[in-house]
Amino acid sequence: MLLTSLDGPDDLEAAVTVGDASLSRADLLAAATRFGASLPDDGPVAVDATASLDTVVAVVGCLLAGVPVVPVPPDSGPAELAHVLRDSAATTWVGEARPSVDLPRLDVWDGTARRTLPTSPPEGAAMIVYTSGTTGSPKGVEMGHGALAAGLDALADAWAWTPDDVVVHGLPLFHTHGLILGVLGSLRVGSRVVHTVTPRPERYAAAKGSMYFAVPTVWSRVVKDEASARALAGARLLVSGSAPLPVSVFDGLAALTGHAPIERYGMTETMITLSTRVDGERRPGWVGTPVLGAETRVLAEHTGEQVAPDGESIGRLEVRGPMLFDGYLGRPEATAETWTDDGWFVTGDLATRDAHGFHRLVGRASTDLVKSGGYRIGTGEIEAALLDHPAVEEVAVVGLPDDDLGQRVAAFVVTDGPARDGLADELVELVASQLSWHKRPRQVVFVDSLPRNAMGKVQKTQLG
Ligand code: MCA
Ligand code: AMP
Repeated sequence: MLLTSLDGPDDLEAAVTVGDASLSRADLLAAATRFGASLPDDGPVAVDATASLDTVVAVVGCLLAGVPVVPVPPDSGPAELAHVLRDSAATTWVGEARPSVDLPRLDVWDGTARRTLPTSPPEGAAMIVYTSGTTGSPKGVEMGHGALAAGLDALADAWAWTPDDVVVHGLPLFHTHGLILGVLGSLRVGSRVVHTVTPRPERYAAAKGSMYFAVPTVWSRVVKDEASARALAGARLLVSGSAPLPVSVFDGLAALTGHAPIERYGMTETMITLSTRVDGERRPGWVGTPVLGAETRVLAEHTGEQVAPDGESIGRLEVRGPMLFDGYLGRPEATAETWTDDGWFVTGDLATRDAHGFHRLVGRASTDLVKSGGYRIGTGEIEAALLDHPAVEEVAVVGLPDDDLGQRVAAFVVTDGPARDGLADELVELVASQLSWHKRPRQVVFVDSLPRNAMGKVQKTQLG
């Protein structure tokens, strides 16, 4: 069973808290079992993954029932939502009614029993998580029960995560970090989890946890809020991931909280494969060694040979291990492209490795994926949305360095005439309303033309 702690004795304490609402283990198990038993068929269940107990109960219920669950970003606009529902072939919608959703709706709390739950984890996807690629619409990453279990056990090992812990975070419940690590990890290990609804520093400070999870943008905001930072001194571990943690933020956290943060690296497709360890060195700018069961190799771009483990030579990072995904739903070609013939997953990240096996991420091989506030955002889908606007002739979207977000989404736009007042806001709104709020450009720059090479390809590195 993936969520092993649900089988254990109930201590009447709140096992899961989201905002002001809590459930004990027994109450969560009862509610999720009831919901899982009410599922009408084996089709994927799309869950409007708001920061709420509804989301937790629905996801756990699907896992217990062995029915794939698709966590949907609650701010998805109609275009993105339609894509996710169509692509996943979801048969049930859990969430508020929406004009663009014509699936049968199921209430999380009010289920009629229709099936008995399996006693052992089924084959196939436990969860389908949508994530952006360099081109096209987001792809569904199929995660099996075994991969989730292996990935979580590896983190429990690296961080000495036990039932005595109280995990605190306020990250979205539709991605690996917030949902799988924060919530499912706690339900596997048996620790309590407190979700602060939004990841504001003062909410982290008020939560009194032992392990805090956040993306670098949140840690950077914590460091700027000295009182909140100091309130985390009593924690056991502060963990950062999903994007590079600036050395200044690492140092700021260490100075204000007394804790050098744990840094770890992962992807939706791979869960977490590299981490510093609770009992090991924590080095600013470095993400540590492979977690239990994971292996890495760093290959030179031109020779394809492993680069020297000298902490400076840069190459393509490839990983393998039991925590990796099964494939992109319905896209065997895209899946095959990410695997080498000898069974390694090509992350698309560039890294260096030192003689102790410590890794440092140095960027992505492609300029077409942006990491903003820890969100992975494909520039292609934003460009496609912007090209739908009648005034837009050409567009190139890039990630520009940003003190708060790490990178900010910036759109360079060529218009069909002089850009009129208000057009920039209109373009931002177009992306926010069709895709997701977090994918909207934070900067729109009107230009006369885009820099292109002799082949006519846009030179994104020249924009900024
Ligand atoms: C939100 N707002 C809106 C809307 N949506 N207003 C109008 N219309 C909307 N549709 C409001 C919010 O309530 C908020 O208000 C304000 O706008 C700002 O929201 P937003 O721009 O979204 O926030 P931000 O400040 O830019 O966000 C920073 C953030 C966010 C909170 C750090 O980027 C975030 O949650 N990042 C986490 C991403 C993540 O979990 N990635 C993990 C991927 P107010 O401020 O008043 O509330 S998994 C992964 O990467 C792997 C596996 C790994 O390694 O972990
Ligand atoms: P996602 O699929 O949203 O989880 O995004 C995965 C990507 O986030 C990776 O391919 C990396 O580019 C980036 N990433 C995740 N964790 C880290 C980290 N600790 N340091 C640098 N980049 C990271």
